[in-house]
Amino acid sequence: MTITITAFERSPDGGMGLARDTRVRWALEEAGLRYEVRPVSFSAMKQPAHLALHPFGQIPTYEEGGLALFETGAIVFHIASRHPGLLPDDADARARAITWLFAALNTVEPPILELATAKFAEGDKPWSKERMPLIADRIRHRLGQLSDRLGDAEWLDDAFSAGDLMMVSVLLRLRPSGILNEFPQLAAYVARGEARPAYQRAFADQLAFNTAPPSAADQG
Ligand code: GTB
Repeated sequence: MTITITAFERSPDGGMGLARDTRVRWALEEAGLRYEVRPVSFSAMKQPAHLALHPFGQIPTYEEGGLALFETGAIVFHIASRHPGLLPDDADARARAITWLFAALNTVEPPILELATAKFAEGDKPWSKERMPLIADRIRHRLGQLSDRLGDAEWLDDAFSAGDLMMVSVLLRLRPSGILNEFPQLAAYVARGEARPAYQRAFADQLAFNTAPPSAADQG
């Protein structure tokens, strides 16, 4: 069955891999699945056809036969549940991997997103200069806790899992801020994730997608 995901027609990061289709591409590559990508413009995202797939008018979405999903956590979990490679067979280890998937999205990502919002959406507010260091310290607090738990281990719970895929994806968003490098064990953990062949393929594909010259059809 053909799998189709949506992605920004042109990601604002120019293909640095920070848009959330990258984590879905990565999961699909880890699972060895072929997929197609449908580009969506910012305006098309808010039109009824896309809103039928994604009630919040965002990317990525995931379609497979009659199934349509949104939310990267749900999409990665769906892929991991149905294909080998992203969740352990042992029931307890599987539950722990899912716990890390949730931890990445619910506990580690929120302050990281707050930093992006403070920078890009609130940067011109008079209180922004005072707020930024507070957010950065909240991120440092979480990263310190995560780094303590990871220690010198390769992955969060023995073998690489969907939990690591999501945690690495979330942490990658921090790289431009420089905060990640304050935590060498986490920086090395992220580098291990990026070195995986499946991540390399996902990154290369999204880069090619975001830097391809516009087709004749796009140029009208
Ligand atoms: N919780 C949802 C999920 O995990 O799927 C969040 C989805 C989401 O935030 N999608 C963003 C979107 O569609 C793209 S990824 N935004 C358009 C809109 O809301 O109108 C967020 C993102 C965008 C750009 C960069 N970048 O350029 O660095 C990084 C991350």
